[in-house]
Amino acid sequence: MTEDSHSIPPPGETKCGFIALAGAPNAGKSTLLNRIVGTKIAIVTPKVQTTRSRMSGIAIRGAAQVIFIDTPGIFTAKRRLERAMVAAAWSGVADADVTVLLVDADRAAKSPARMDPDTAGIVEGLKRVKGHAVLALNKIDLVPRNLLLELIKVHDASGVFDRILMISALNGAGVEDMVDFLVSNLSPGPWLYPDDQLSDVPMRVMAAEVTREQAFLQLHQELPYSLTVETDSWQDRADGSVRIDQTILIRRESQKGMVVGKGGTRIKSIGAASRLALEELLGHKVHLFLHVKARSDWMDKPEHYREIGLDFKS
Ligand SMILES: Nc1nc2c(ncn2[C@@H]2O[C@H](COP(=O)(O)OP(=O)(O)OP(=O)(O)O)[C@@H](O)[C@H]2O)c(=O)[nH]1
Ligand SMILES: [Mg+2]
Repeated sequence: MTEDSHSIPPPGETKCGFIALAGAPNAGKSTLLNRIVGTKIAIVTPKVQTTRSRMSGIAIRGAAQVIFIDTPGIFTAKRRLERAMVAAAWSGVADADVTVLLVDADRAAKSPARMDPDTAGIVEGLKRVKGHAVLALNKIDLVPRNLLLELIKVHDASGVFDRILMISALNGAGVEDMVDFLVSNLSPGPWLYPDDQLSDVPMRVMAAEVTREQAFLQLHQELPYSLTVETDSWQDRADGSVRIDQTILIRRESQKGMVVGKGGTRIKSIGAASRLALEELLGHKVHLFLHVKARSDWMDKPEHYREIGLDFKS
């Protein structure tokens, strides 16, 4: 994915670095990535465990190219897919110069006297990695100031954070100040990506994510966690439009009815919303064909993990 060019500073004056966005599920990591980059790269839903693999978002501020890595939420994972997601998050942290630990301040404010168990676990993990860590209390648009001050005190006591910042990824409050702070601490170095590149997520994966976002939004209970989306084919047409065929894989034949809906209404509605989002992303007309297939073992297939950049461990 690319955008209009920036003027590239002369060699020797540039900065570059990797910054991981980590935190418990639903903390707002993907919302923050999209806001910083200024375009939608990662999908966002009100449900936990939306992000399943690492997604880079490349931002340029002055002479600095900053590669932000959105990661899956870190939680106590049980299933193979969940374990691979959490492992991907920690590898994002391990590879980064700085990790921004995002905390949902609204959730944390429910018991402000101590860190919530998910965050406390991540803080312990951060003590074992060599990069620096910064805490971002997110969703401050929902939290009264006196509670925020309490949260700052509790998190500061952990001793792992160089700085504690308060932001709203949703309305942008504090976000550019945070980016300024992160950029000011980056090391000099050459830019690693072309100046117009916004992400290194392949387009077919991003397109599958767009449909998965709609499936997450429009389906409920266990279904979002039982499905995945794969892009099967992508054909550019002479008239400038594109035909995209995708399959929504579910685990059981009995789930098909719920994904398709009465008279096909649900799948039509998922397809319509996804097509609109894809047209916005790609900037041209899209013909989207969605198929639904039951494949009980998709979560145990190494190829699926490879496609979305997860490590498959037996
Ligand atoms: N009010 C408010 N809501 C926010 C803010 N940031 C994110 N949200 C909401 O929080 C929910 C989760 O946001 P995501 O960006 O998907 O969170 P995430 O950390 O990427 O979640 P996972 O990928 O599941 O780990 C969405 O409904 C967002 O709109 C914020 O600053 N304020
Ligand atoms: Mg996410």
